[in-house]
Amino acid sequence: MKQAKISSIQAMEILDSRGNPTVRVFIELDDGTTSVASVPSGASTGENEAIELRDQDTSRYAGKGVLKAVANVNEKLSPALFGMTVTEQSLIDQTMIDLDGTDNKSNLGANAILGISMAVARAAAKSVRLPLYQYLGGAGAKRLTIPCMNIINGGEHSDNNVDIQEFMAVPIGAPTFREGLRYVAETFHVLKKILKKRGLATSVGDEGGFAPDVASNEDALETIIQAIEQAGYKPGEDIAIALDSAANSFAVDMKGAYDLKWSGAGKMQSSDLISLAKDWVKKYPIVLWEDPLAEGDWAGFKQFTQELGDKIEVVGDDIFVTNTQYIQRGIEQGIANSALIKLNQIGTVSESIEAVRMCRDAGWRYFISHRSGETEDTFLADFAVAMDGGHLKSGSASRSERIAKYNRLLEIERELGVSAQYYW
Ligand code: 2PG
Ligand code: MG
Repeated sequence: MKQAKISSIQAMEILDSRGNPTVRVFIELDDGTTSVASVPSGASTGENEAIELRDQDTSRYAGKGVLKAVANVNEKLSPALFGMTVTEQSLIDQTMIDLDGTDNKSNLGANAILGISMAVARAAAKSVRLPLYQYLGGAGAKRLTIPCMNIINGGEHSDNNVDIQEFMAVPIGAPTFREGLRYVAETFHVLKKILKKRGLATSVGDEGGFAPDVASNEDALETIIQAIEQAGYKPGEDIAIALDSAANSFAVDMKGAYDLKWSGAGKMQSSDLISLAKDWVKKYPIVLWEDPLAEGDWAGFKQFTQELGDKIEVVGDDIFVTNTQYIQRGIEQGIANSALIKLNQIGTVSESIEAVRMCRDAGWRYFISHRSGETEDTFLADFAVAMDGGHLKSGSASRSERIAKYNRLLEIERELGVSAQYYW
């Protein structure tokens, strides 16, 4: 069969879910296939993430415009990729990496590069008439993902007094994806009623979870347990809890000193946070904890994993930034037992797949993630099923940019029919 070739690549500036500019890429192939992809953007970013190129022209969008990245797609990347076979994903990604020439994609921009990388994968899938999850994951891609639904938002994703950035409800005991989604969406609605009754705000944060001024971080946990029970589910059996501390955001020096400033809990050392975590893991049905410590606190991370790694999934996000160089170090030193996978942290589909493969080979888990700034693009849902890791986070049961991914997963489940699998 003749493989289709890239005949046109074009980009434009659009807005993400926070109203900030981001890149959308359009691709055309010589067999007439077209595809579109849009790039997400984070707020609580790791120091070593690939660079999102922003114009720094303060006369537009407070300097956040992406016209330079758009121009890089249209004027530099597009001519370099013209005529390439669309199914050669790694070669295309490598060509862009080489053309950029830096370690962190700061020359052409990870936003420019990722937009193309995603649109290439999507165009290739369409051209060979496979759903994207099957094109990327092969015929064996049939495991749906557990939706880790972020129902209370704190940290840098909201303006409340909660230090921990994400409190996720994890429907581990549901029989199917659609039932799991129902469990946690119902819990979200009950949570709203509970918060209202207590006179707390039910407005939502960047990822669609509520952002109330609760009494403490622990109060947020207690309230979620209540919501799970009142929704008719058993905490720990039907629905468990996952946390993302995003500890960079309350780290004082990135080396083990913290200040839980938002809740007023005050100054702590890594060891205090670890004791607190041990206490919470005993008291609450926590199954996963992301970035419990800051990205520079490798010693703290290691200690945390030694103490809790046999009980829960310890995920490194800002510390590893989906980069095999850091994940490799993390594996060698026993820093965690899982890595967060965010496509725009590293900047290409191929490198994200590489990061997943490295985790898998080491017996680590990997947790597929959206960004706090998202678009209506549903690439992530297909990617999660293709990668076969069994769990993803895409925010709460509100805001369409979050729901779009969950809805796409419902479609995939429907398409897979009886062969669809769902387990923690
Ligand atoms: C995180 C993410 C996504 P952001 O910290 O895991 O939830 O947030 O996109 O702001 O980095
Ligand atoms: Mg995180």
